[in-house]
Order: sequence, then C-alpha cells, then structure tokens
Amino acid sequence: MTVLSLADLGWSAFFRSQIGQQVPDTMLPARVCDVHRDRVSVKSESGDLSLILPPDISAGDLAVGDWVLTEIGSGLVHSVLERRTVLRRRGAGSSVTHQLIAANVDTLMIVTSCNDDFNPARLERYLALASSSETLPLIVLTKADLAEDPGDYQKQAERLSPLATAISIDARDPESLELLSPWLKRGQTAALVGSSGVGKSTILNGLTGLDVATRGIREDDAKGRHTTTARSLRQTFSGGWLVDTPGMRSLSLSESTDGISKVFADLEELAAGCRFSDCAHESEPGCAIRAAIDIGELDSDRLHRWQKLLREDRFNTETIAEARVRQRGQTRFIKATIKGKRRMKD
Ligand SMILES: Nc1nc2c(ncn2[C@@H]2O[C@H](COP(=O)(O)OP(=O)(O)OP(=O)(O)O)[C@@H](O)[C@H]2O)c(=O)[nH]1
Ligand SMILES: [Mg+2]
Ligand SMILES: [Zn+2]
Repeated sequence: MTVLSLADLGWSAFFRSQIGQQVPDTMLPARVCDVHRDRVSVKSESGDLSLILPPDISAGDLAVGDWVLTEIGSGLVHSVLERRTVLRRRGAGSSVTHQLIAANVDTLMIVTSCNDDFNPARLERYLALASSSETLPLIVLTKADLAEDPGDYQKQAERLSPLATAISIDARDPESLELLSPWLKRGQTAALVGSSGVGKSTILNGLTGLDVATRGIREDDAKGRHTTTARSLRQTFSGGWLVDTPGMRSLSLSESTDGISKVFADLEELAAGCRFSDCAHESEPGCAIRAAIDIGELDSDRLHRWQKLLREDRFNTETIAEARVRQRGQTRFIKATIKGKRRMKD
C-alpha cells in the first residue's frame, strides 16, 4: 500500500489552523472515505482505518470527504474538523432536514447524458447548488458516443449560466476521461452528482481502476436503475479524489438564494432595470425582462425556471425555519408537561 501524506489526502492550511501550528503527537488527522451506520472508514498517513463513532456523533453528522481527528490507538472518531465546503440537499419527501452529500469538495461534477436525461431546469438546480456551496461547477456530458451532435448539448449547457463549463465524453473510454484530469490533480477533490444511469460510477471506475457496479439504463426513457447505493470517496490515478454518489431523483434547494442569484445573474441584472422594484415581470409597464423577451434576447422558459426556483427556495427555507421553531416549541411543551405532572403528584 502506498503511504499517503496529508497533502496527498487534500489537507491544507485551512484544516491545520483549526488545531494549532502542529498536529498534537497523540492525534491523527484522517479523511472519511465511507460513512456506515456506526463507523467510518478513513485514510490517514498511517494507512486505512475503521473508526467507531462516539455516542455524541451520529452517522448523519458526517459526510464523505470530511476530515476527522482520532486519538492514536483509540479506534474512535475524536472530532470533526470544520468544513471548507459542504454539499447538502433538502431531505427527500416532506422532510425538513438537510442531508449531507459530501464535504471539502473543490469541483462539483454535474453529470448528465447526451440523451433524454439532459434537462436545463435540473442543471440550473445543480449549478445553484455548486454556487451556494462555493464549489466549482463542471457539467460532464456523458454518452457523447451515442449522440448525433454532442457539441449541441455542450452549447446548450454552457448557455445556462455564466458559471458553466461543459465537457462531453464517452465515460467508458480512458482517453476521453483524460479531459477530466485538470480537475483531479494531486489532493484535489471532485464529486459526481446527477440522475441514475448517467455514468457516474463508470467515470469513477475509469479514473480509479476500481470495478464498482454499473448497470444499463431502461431503453424506453433513458432512466437508470439506482445501482450505486452509498456515497464513497476514492483516489484517482492522477492523485485526485473522486466522490461517487447514488443517482438523485430530484434535488430540492433551500437556503440557496445566493446560488440562484449567481446562476441567473443576467436576469437579476435585467430586473434591476424594471421600472418597479417589485416588478413580477408579467404585464407591468417598463418591464426590462419582458422587453428582452420581446426582442428575442431572453427565452421566456428561462424566466419561468428562475421564478420557479426562487419560489421553491423561499418555501423550503421558510419551512425549515418554521420546523426549527416548532421543534424548539415542542421541547418546551414536553418539559412543561413533565413538570406539570410532577406538580400534580406532589
Ligand atoms: N455508450 C456509453 N455508455 C455509457 C457511458 N457512460 C455510462 N454508460 C453506460 O450507462 C450505464 C449506467 O452507467 P452507471 O455508471 O452505472 O451510471 P450511474 O450514474 O453510476 O448510475 P447510479 O449508480 O444508478 O446512479 C452503464 O451501462 C454504462 O456502461 C458513455 O459515455 N457512453
Ligand atoms: Mg453509480
Ligand atoms: Zn419586470
């Protein structure tokens, strides 16, 4: 087994500054590669370890890519270091909690295919996620080998935002995968996100030499079969780190207003020129957005996608805030009842 240095693992001054000038002799920093129910597998300068979670840290508090400290010989996670970046999404269904996707990621590789999976509204969501989590977005268009004109998908993707760079590849071809290596230099971390069946694990296998399971998509609608079920962090041939994730059915945003602003910077700029500051861009006089649509400079679909994301973000942010208040209220209520009962007994 090759011995990895802290720098190889992605360590930087940001993490060192949290524990003083030098790592204490008794402590070992380690990077989380897999999160299990009661333990994490990590990589460190002393090799691979499996660390048990102490009672005050639950699996949901940890993400792949996290840096933890362990007291040498204890076999336990001692503490989690503050994250430089964190990717999270709103939990599925009616849940009002956040789910961690990965931590300390430099590049968000937004994977979609040159087929029916390609969807501007979904890409904009991922771009907003990249922006609000301060990771660099890279749109990776797979299955270029099956498309008549992959360049067209690339152009459509890059038109979505001033932040977007798009690359089209055949994920099964090692030469094509080389195009991703500038984002995976020694110690750099990228996360693969996107729908099921777009080729995330195929990319991981090609760049790491691993052989994790991949599976064909349904012929009729290009949908995948949710082959990958857990997140993992693995080292690439080029010395970078790649997070593979299970395909997401949907990405629900909350507390991402900043991210949405950046992805739709052009629309925000236009809206600043509307006569009314609360213009809804419908039929108000002096609306700069409608004017841009009328002369064909702006696509009305893009306006609707922007408004929809803003509404959703506002709603989800409010529900999360309300739930926090509600939870606080509930705790107080339970305590009050317990006290009340005691008093009755006295
Ligand atoms: N022709 C072609 N097939 C590809 C390409 N990328 C992936 N595939 C195939 O697409 C299918 C799905 O790939 P996976 O790598 O399992 O997709 P995934 O994104 O990991 O899917 P989940 O784990 O379900 O989220 C497999 O049969 C791959 O061989 C590509 O660029 N070209
Ligand atoms: Mg997979
Ligand atoms: Zn307007």
